[in-house]
Amino acid sequence: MNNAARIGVFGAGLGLAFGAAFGVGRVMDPVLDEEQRAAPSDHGADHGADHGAGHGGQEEEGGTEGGGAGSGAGAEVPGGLQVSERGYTLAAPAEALPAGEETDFRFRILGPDGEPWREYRTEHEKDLHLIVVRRDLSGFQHVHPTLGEDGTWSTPLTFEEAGAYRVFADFVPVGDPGGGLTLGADVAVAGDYEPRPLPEPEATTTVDGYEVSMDGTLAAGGESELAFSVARDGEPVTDLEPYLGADGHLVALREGDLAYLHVHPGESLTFHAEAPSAGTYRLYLDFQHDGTVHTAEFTVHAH
Ligand SMILES: [Cu+2]
Repeated sequence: MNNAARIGVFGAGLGLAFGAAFGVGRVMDPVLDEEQRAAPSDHGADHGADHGAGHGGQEEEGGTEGGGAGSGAGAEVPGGLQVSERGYTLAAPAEALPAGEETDFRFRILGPDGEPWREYRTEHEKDLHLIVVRRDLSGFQHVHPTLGEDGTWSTPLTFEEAGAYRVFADFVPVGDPGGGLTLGADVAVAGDYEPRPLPEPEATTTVDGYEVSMDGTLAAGGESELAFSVARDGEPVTDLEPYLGADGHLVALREGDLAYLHVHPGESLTFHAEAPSAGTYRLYLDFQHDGTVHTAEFTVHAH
């Protein structure tokens, strides 16, 4: 099969996986389509561009470029939109979870053979990063679950308010040439859902007594440099503590579908973010000071 035909088939496969994810709803069973089952590593090898926007950034750069114009739609798909990708599936809780109380949140990553995947490459000091956010982009959390011997990840988690949440698992499977992946799944938290409007864009926000400012603009369809600074009581905070091996950690999500942007850190509190399209994005900057991690949030329009 030539490349164009293969990509066409793969594209159809993506649609299938997508449809199944929505159609079947929240089930623990793997939602693997036949093509991914048949040739999980094939894609990674031939089309390095078919990867998620994960923490495993570095080698993905080459993959994207190597794919070039001939890679088709696969190269354009941001991470986090699929429950199953490249043969790996995020199996999240099917039952509704309670609001406002701590739960033992458990999930699995199923590998290409359908069994719980256990081999993860440490990225940003962790084997897997779990991002949790409500569908209205409120309630953001970034946690690091523990992998059990049976391949189940678990972490205590409190969903403060009811609603539909998106959980993102960001990881690098060992031995997969495709690099990092970000899988996304919906999780229901029972109760009355009162969606919040997204806050307007502001260059400065306040969190836990820290004033955090953002410098830079988010360009649609390219890579943008965003620089952040932190102050308290009007004075720059110069003794931020390392968090996940850097001065801070940035997650960016697109409003409308919660596409998970590819972000990689630069010097200090500077990041390079790739906005796949024009639109509105919510940025979540994690930084650590005095032993506590804080999250500053920004709304940004990309043009
Ligand atoms: Cu993390």
